[in-house]
Amino acid sequence: MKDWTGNRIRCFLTVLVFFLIPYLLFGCRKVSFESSEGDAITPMDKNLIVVGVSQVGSESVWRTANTASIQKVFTKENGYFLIFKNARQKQENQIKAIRSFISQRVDYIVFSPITETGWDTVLQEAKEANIPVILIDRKVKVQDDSLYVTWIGSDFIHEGRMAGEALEECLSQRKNTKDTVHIAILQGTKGATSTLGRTQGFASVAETHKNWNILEASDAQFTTAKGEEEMERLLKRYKTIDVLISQNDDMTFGAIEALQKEKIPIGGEDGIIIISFDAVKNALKLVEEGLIAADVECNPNQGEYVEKVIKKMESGEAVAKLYFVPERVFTRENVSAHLLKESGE
Ligand code: GZL
Ligand code: ZN
Repeated sequence: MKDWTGNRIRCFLTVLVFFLIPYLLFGCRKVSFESSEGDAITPMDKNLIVVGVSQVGSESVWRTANTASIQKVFTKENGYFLIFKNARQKQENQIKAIRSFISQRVDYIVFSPITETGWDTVLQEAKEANIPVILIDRKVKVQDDSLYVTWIGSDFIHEGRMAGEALEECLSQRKNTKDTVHIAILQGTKGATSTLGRTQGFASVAETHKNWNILEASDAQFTTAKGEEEMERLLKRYKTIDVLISQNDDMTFGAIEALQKEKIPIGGEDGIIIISFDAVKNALKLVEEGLIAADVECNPNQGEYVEKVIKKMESGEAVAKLYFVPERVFTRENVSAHLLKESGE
């Protein structure tokens, strides 16, 4: 006769160890989370705060730095379990990621919305699941702004204004202030807050100068390849381009390729004036060399600010609806000291 008692005890112990104890430990919450790699993770210390992050993509050097600032902060050592998803520049991938965070019942959802519209439904689902949403970098246009707790990012309109003010400075330093200044603009992703804000901010300065002629604003999607392609097209279309306003450094790198191919002088006394955004390290070296006249910083280090907000919320403190990160403009006057300090760090 088989020893049923022994089997029964073994079976009871298995259920106890692998199901009952974890269930008691984690309450009703699922005892395993899908990791960023997509495989299920075994139960983990219930004290970790689970943060689901949906990132736009990896379209630019700035984006890579932004991602690094998040991954550096949300570590197990700091008390977090990070589920990070890269949407590869597709809104539907971000919506899918947010839905997976909801089904995994994470504690917080953090995301940079690739464009401003199309988020009401999925953010309503997060609200109904009682999961707070924190926006970084770019904004959403929603009917009900209680669908997100706060937004952390750059003052893009101010960035655009700073670019306009930098161009005023450049033109005033040039002896031969031309009667008409012909300006081309490389814009970032259509509908992105950074694109909208930089365009609006620069326009608010440009409209005070009757002799500034904006030839065209073309969509180069924040990438180097499109920046080069669009710059080639603009050079074919317009006989004279005195100024290029490029809404991120990646597009600027592409545009410089195109200009150098056509042997068009850049910077100096009478070369094309390039004003860029993001102020990533390789671009600041071009500021030092005089190829970029001014680079408006777009501070990517938002991870630490997100953590401050989560800590406040964890301790029941109220949080503001909006937090701006600090930013400067780099020109030949201040870039070398900054690069030296950065390399020293
Ligand atoms: C700015 C961010 C922009 C960067 C680009 O906060 O939205 O997206 O300027 C990035 O480099 O692609
Ligand atoms: Zn200002």
